Amino acid sequence: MSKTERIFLSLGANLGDRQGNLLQALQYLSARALVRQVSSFYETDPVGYDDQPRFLNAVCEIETDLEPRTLLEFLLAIEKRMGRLRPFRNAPRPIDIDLLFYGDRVIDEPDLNVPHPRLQERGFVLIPMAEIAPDFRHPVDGRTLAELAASVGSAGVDRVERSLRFRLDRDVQQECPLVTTSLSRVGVTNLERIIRVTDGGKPTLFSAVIDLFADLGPDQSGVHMSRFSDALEELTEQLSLEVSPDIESLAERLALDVARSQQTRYAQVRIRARYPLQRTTPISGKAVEELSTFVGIAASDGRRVRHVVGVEVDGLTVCPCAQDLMKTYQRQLLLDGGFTADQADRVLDLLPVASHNQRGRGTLLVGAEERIRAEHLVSIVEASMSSEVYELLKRPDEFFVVNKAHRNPRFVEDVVREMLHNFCLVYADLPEDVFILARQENLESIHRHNAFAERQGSLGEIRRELQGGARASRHRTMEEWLREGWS
Ligand code: PH2
Ligand code: MG
Ligand code: MG
Repeated sequence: MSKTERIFLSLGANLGDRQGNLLQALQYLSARALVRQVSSFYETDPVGYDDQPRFLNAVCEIETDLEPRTLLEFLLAIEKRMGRLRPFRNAPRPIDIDLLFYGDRVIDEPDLNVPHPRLQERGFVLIPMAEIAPDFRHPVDGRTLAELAASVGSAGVDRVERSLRFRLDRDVQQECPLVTTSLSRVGVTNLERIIRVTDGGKPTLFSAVIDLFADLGPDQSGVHMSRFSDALEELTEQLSLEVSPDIESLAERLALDVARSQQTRYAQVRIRARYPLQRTTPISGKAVEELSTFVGIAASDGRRVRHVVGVEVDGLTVCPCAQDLMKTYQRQLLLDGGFTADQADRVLDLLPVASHNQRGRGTLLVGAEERIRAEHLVSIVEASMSSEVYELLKRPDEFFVVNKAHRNPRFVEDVVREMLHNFCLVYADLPEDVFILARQENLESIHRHNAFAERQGSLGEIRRELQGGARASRHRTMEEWLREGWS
């Protein structure tokens, strides 16, 4: 098959679950062909042999490497697989699949006639085909499908919505629950989607994981899952087309959508996406691309919306405590070796000392009206650990990382405080009510458990503490920040 040959099939069913049969046939076709387009489904009066049930018909366009004869055999095999018997000509059937066109080839062989010989008279073929390929020209007749369809008209060919035949006379989710408490967040988590983000330049695709939530009143048993899935479906379609300037704008748009579609007082959306960033290794100066995780969180009441933007970045931490133990031990070794106490101290000041070290994950989230760029936050997190890490390291780079880390030993608490300090330094111009969350989790190399530290709070609270003020009486939380401004 040449790629330019357009192949069209007609599908018809008038026995059993007709819609189910057309869909089943399309599924079987997809096992060996690419189904490019499928027309609407049409309910049609039987043509030729009247005394039988109405048909459901459709036309599809496929791409396949099967030649016409083999394709025909494949179609017959599907019909057989689906239980078609041929008791007599034009007998009612669960499925009939006919080859209409194979590009502009004209084939006249026993059992194989292409284009399909009777299609010019058949509204149940022409109407659906004109829907998906109006400009396709009949290779013998010379007219387009739009012209052919117009010439037969659409009498007895009725477009039908695909539907599931059951009555929805009750929406369980709208009934009153047995236990009447309200719920803070209900929704879906771990939805994987490809998103498009542009950074001024051309849009880039990212793989993202999305959580969507709405709150629930005491008198409502569940979220409107159907509306939720409508919103999701729309979202899926739009996400692949829509380009967002950044992950937080996307989170905001989705939060507004969810709040509106759920008619809820509070909707929340969280997006995590892996972003490639260009970097250079510290000594060898090699350009490398590295992935960090960008986070966008937004909340909305359907009118207003607020967001938090941030990053999760891995780095290296060296344990100060173990380093101190090693130092004490090494000092004793030096003294035993005949060095004076003064000399031993000078040596230990000069040389980096061993310790245990591990990869740690730093998280920095910021809620601000001002635009904060996630890529800048990456540098703040990295600068707060003992050393940043790189995907690829030449030997001098490796030395640099290990040496830097051992000269900056840090506990998880230190890392969080460094992040807060660095943030305040870099964003001295931001207002007091900006929200920050700094978190560090280390995969301790000498334990099986992780070490963890976190601070949430307003920039004002944190600044005052940094300036030696009293302990903040309370720490503002991210939920508070997100809900602020409307509740
Ligand atoms: N197929 C036929 C004969 N008549 N009529 C309708 N409406 N739809 C069909 O698919 C159909 C038909 C022979 O295959
Ligand atoms: Mg037929
Ligand atoms: Mg047939």
